[in-house]
Amino acid sequence: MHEPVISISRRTRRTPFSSRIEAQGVGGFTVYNHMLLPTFFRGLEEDYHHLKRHVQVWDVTCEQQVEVAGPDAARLVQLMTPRDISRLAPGRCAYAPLVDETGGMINDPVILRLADDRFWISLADSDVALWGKGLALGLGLDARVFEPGVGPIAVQGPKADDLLSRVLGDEVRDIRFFGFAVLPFAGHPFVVARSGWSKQGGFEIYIDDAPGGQALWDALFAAGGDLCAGPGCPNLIERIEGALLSHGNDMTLANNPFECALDRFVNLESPVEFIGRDALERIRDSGGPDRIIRGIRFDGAAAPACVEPWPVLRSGAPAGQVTSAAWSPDLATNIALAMVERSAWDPGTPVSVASPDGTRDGEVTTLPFTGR
Ligand code: THG
Repeated sequence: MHEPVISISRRTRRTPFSSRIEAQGVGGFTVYNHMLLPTFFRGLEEDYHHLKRHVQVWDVTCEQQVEVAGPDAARLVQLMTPRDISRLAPGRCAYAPLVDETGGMINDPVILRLADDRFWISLADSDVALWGKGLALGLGLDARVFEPGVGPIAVQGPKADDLLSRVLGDEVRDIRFFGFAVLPFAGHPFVVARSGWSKQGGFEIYIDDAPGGQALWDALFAAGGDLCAGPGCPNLIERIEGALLSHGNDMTLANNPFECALDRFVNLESPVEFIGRDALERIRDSGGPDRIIRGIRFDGAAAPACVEPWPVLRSGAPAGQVTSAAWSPDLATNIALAMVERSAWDPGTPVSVASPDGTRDGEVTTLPFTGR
C-alpha cells in the first residue's frame, strides 16, 4: 500500500518560493488559502529543535493579504472585527478575530494599518475577500476590497534578529512586537513586522514583489550559514506548546471568540460598531461560553496526527474534543489543544482522550504549555 498524496495543480497555487523550498528539501505540503504551505522539512521533531535553537526562513506567503483602502476603509474593517481598530495606529499590527452576525469565527488574521485609510488583513485559511466585498457592496461603502497578491515570508527563532539585521540592517532590532517598519532591500521597500506564528521570536517580511522577494530569500540563506539558518515552516509541536490557534483546526465558524479564549481581543467595552456585537453581548450576559479551548496533557506513545477531532471524556461522559495533538520532546509528554466543555474545563481535571490508536489518560491544563 502507498501513502496518498495531495496532487498539485493551478488551483493549489504555487508561491514565488515554491521552487526554492523544493530544492531545499521540503517534505510535505498542505493547502492554505488555495495555496501551498510547507508542513515539514527534515521531520516535525528535527524542525522543532532547530526552530528553538537557531533560525528558520519560512514560506508563509499563503497568509495572503486582503487590502481594504479608501475613505470608508476603517469603518469596514471595524465592522468585521470586535477588536477596537480605532486604537490601531499606522505602523502597527493587531491579532484580531473576524466574526459573523452570530459571533462565529470567520478568520483570525493579523491586521496591519498601513495608513489611516489603508489596511492589510493577513489571513488565516478562509475567503475573507468575498465577505469584505459583499459588505462593501451591500452597505454602499466607499472602500476597495481586493487581494493584492501579497504574503509574508517569516524569519523565526532565537537568532532571527542576528540574521535579519545582516540583510536589512540594524534598524530591524528596533522594531517592536507587532510593530512594522518599511525597509529597503535592493531598492525595493518591504513591510517588515516583528511577528510570526511561533513563540521563538522573529519577523515577517511582506512580499509584494516576487523578484525582490526571491533575492531577499537568497540573501538570507547566503548570510546565515554560521547561524545554522535553515528552511522551515510553522511547526505543529511548537505551535501547540505556544497555543497558537489554527483556524479550521482548533476553531471554525461554529465557534465564538470566547470559546477560543480570545477575550482580550474582543472590545465590547468600546463603543464601536461591528457585525456580531449583539450575539457576543448575549453570550457574555448569559454566563459566557459553554466550552473553551484548553490544553490537555496525555499519556502513552507519541500521538498520531489529529486528522479528525478525538472525543474527550470525563468519567466516561462526553466532555469535548481534541483538535490538534503532538508529542512534545521538551515536555516529554503528549500535548493537545482541545475544545473542552464546562464539565471538564477546570485545570487539573482528569479526562480520557479517545485517539485512533486507543484511549489515553490525560489532564486538562491552562494554555500556553510553555512561555508566557
Ligand atoms: N502572520 C501573519 N498572518 C497570519 C498569521 C501569522 N495569518 C494567519 C494566522 N497566522 C493568524 N493566526 C495568528 C494566531 C496568533 C498570532 C498571530 C496570528 C499571534 N498571537 C500572539 C500570541 O498568541 O502570543 C499574540 C498576539 C498579540 O498579543 O497581539 O502572534 O502568523 N502575517
